[in-house]
Amino acid sequence: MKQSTNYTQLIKSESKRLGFDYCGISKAEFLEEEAPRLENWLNKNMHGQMSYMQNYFDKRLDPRILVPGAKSVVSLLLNYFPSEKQKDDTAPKISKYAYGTDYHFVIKEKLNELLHFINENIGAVEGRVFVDSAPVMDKIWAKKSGLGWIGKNSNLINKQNGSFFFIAELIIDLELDYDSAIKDYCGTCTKCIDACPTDAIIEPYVVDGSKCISYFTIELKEAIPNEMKGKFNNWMFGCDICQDVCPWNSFSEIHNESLFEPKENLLEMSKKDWIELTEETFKKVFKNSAVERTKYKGLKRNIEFILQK
Ligand code: B12
Ligand code: SF4
Ligand code: SF4
Repeated sequence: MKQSTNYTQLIKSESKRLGFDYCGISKAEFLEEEAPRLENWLNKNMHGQMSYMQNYFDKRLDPRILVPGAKSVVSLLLNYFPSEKQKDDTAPKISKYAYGTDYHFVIKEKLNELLHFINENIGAVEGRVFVDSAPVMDKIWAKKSGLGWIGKNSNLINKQNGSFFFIAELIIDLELDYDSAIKDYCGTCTKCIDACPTDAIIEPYVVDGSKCISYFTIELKEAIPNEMKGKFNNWMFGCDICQDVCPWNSFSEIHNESLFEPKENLLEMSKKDWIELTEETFKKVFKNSAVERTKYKGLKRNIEFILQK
């Protein structure tokens, strides 16, 4: 067996042991196809006020600039599909990805363990771990590594288990065996485009970030524009609509990560509980949660916005 094949198998089996659901590997190279698409997205201001998306354009498109000497991008998926949803149908809604402990903490720890494993069992490698926050195009690498295709809602969809996955990477200077992309299985479906209440999916595969409920409720620091009134379908933190309607998500399976279990009595909270939410309860319910990003003030703003007629 080739040495790179042996190393690839070791890394993939260790990733499973650490709890990752899928692992695929790509050669670290310039993302030629994505460069004009990203440029166009930025030029049309589809990032809105997410100014961090304008930074590090070259690094975002080439992992060898981000991590000098990089040879491989190891992409990893971690399922977050929960077993239960919020009990009160009329309560303001929170995205499934934010029910439990902030995924950045959970995944960083697993990634560091994987890097440590490589250094101990394969040899000294230079590399860095990434999840979401760095200038890396997570979905594109996962797609190149054969873990799924990019759907018309712009999310990565895994053929076996749908799209309720986080994506992370290890970028290392070790040569490995590379996987190849799979085909697009969206076909003639347009369910996500038809269901988006703010028309943020402006054409198949292109999401105008500045029109997405997730942007308004999580990223936007100022007041939510008036023209969005009545369009949020009760979402107070993020939005799952274009994934909930996707037929491929009928194959979602419940996650295995205990840290993703819902905080406190989050799912039991009624509409009234949310309207009366105090800073003290916010701190208790959302300790170490991704919802901390909006702070108490931001979540209150969102709740008040969706209650307006
Ligand atoms: C910025 C950002 C957002 C913004 C903008 C969304 C967006 N689509 O870019 C906002 C705040 C709106 C957002 C929302 C959400 N996000 Co977000 N977000 C990111 C972030 C940080 C960067 C994404 C990015 O690079 N955007 C830039 C644009 C240019 O890229 P793109 O939308 O993928 O566009 C590509 C396509 O349009 C394609 N394209 C263009 N034209 C054409 C034509 C054809 C024919 C084809 C095939 C393709 C194509 O090319 C573009 C460039 O590659 C990533 C983390 C990361 N570092 O990658 C997470 C990430 C994409 N988000 C994630 C999640 C979970 C969400 C939400 C589901 C959260 C929620 N429930 O509220 C929503 C989903 C909204 C949606 N439908 O996209 C996950 C996605 C996991 C998955 N399975 O795909 C990521 C990967 C975070 C992570 N590490 O897990 N997000
Ligand atoms: S997350 Fe919601 S608002 Fe954003 S594109 Fe999907 S359906 Fe539209
Ligand atoms: S809802 Fe349909 S078009 Fe949208 S991502 Fe899923 S399969 Fe593709």
